[in-house]
Amino acid sequence: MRVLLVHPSPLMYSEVYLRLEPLGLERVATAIREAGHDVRLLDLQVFSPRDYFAELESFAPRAVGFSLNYLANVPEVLDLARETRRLRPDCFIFTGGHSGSFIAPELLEHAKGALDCVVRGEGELIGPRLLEAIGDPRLDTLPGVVTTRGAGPTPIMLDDLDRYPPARDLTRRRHKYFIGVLDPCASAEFTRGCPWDCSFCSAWTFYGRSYRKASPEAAAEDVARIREPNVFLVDDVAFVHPEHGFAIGRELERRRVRKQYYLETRCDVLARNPEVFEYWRRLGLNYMFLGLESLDEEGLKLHRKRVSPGENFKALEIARRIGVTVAVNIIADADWDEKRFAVVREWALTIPEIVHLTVATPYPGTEIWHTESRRLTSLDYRLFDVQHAVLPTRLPLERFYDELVKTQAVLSRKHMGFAALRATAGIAARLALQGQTNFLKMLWKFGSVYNTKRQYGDHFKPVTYAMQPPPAASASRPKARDLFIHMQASATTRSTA
Ligand code: B12
Ligand code: SF4
Repeated sequence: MRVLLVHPSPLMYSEVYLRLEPLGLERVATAIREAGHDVRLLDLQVFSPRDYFAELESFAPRAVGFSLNYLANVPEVLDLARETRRLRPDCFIFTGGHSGSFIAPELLEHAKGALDCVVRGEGELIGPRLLEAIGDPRLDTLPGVVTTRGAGPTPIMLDDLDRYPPARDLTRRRHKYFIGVLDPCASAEFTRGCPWDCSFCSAWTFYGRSYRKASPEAAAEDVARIREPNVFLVDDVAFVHPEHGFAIGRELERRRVRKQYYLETRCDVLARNPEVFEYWRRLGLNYMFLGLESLDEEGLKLHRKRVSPGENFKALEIARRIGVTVAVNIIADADWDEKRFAVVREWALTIPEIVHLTVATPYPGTEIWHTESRRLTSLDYRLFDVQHAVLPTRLPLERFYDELVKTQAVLSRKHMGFAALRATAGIAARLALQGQTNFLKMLWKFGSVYNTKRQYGDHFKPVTYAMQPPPAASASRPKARDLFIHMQASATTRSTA
């Protein structure tokens, strides 16, 4: 069967700093291809909607699957599904991915028949079974499959992460994938899931707070197959188990693989196990993202980060000592006033790290979706991208964006401004000579993407699909199990937090 898998277009953040390959979709593609299907993958972060419709015409797929990891992509995917249904009424159309998993009935309602089903949870195991069941009225008895008629049982978790290495050969124009100076950049996955339980995050609820590891051999083999000189590790928290990080590293050394790496981890993991990060520094780890989230104890408690400001700052010192360039994230609350923004600006200018600012956003699937007592000010999916305020702001909304953009501009100038540009001019020139211009373009894009008028104006766009608001806020925390998409297979996968 001809199957077309589609990743939607980038959100604000990716328009400037990065664009990365759709690794989840590539893994699903492998599973489907192994079942004997003819699979194509189209990434609308790189291609245009026109390219999509041209592909629909020329490839004439029997099934089209959209990836819905991001809530903000919902309207785009619904529009594409509806147009696809109009053009190819017999095509089997479905979605899968992170965000879609938490709002399946809502998606089907919006789609008005354009979606045959929504797949909840991981796609590798269910993808081939779903295609096999096309036309069977009992489709909705499959695990994780939701149709307008009913929903199958809880999705099944992949027992072995080694089984479906990503089909990177299916992503075209791969030179478009980059993150900062790592241009071009591929992605890889060593572990899946997160054992912590931060209140604003759905990474742990999606995977039932489980944590799985690829075998060191398979992880290294996958990296060895990558053609790009740079690799972004998609793991939520890298090297929770340091021995796993060491084992992968040794396998890479054995294969003489030399790359530059970018990874994300927690401050306490870095502070507890600096050795594994030091070792990876020698292997080529150059960039690290740390979710600091808040500068004070109170904020960290609110986010249930289970880490103290002291640990956070210790981690920054360790990273500096190791010699890794660090980007940190701070979550801005809608309640912030000018003074709070100013404190963050001043602090950010005193440290050498790159500082990113995102806006606190209650997402379906997170605990704060249920406990946040402030009413959402918008039901427009497109604004749920952590760059817009969807809760009532203390400042008038336009003033809030003024402060947000001003702060982001100060932070951005710090690492993308003239001084930084001078430092990276050599890199930019070398990449340009190699035909890699993503990094260079990024340096000039900030002003056109982040600006008060655009962000404020986004609140007044007509809304075709309105989100279903959260249930009335409850004072007590929902039971973790009630938030889970997958259930843990056994207690052995859970650890650490
Ligand atoms: C790596 C990552 C990124 C990367 C790469 C994204 C990319 N191009 O794929 C970068 C750094 C670019 C990124 C950016 C952002 N991210 Co991000 N990201 C992740 C992260 C940590 C892992 C995703 C991943 O690659 N996992 C590994 C692969 C193998 O799994 P997967 O993609 O989920 O795919 C599996 C299933 O979902 C499913 N599946 C997926 N697609 C499909 C399609 C079909 C048809 C089927 C059947 C199944 C299926 O099967 C796959 C295999 O099992 C997740 C958290 C998480 N653990 O999921 C957050 C996460 C998805 N990101 C999040 C956010 C908020 C963002 C940003 C908006 C942040 C920002 N600062 O602005 C941006 C927006 C990016 C954009 N779209 O333009 C939120 C999503 C919130 C939401 N509900 O919308 C998450 C959940 C993190 C969180 N803290 O809650 N992100
Ligand atoms: S540690 Fe990171 S991935 Fe895990 S729950 Fe907290 S924010 Fe999410």
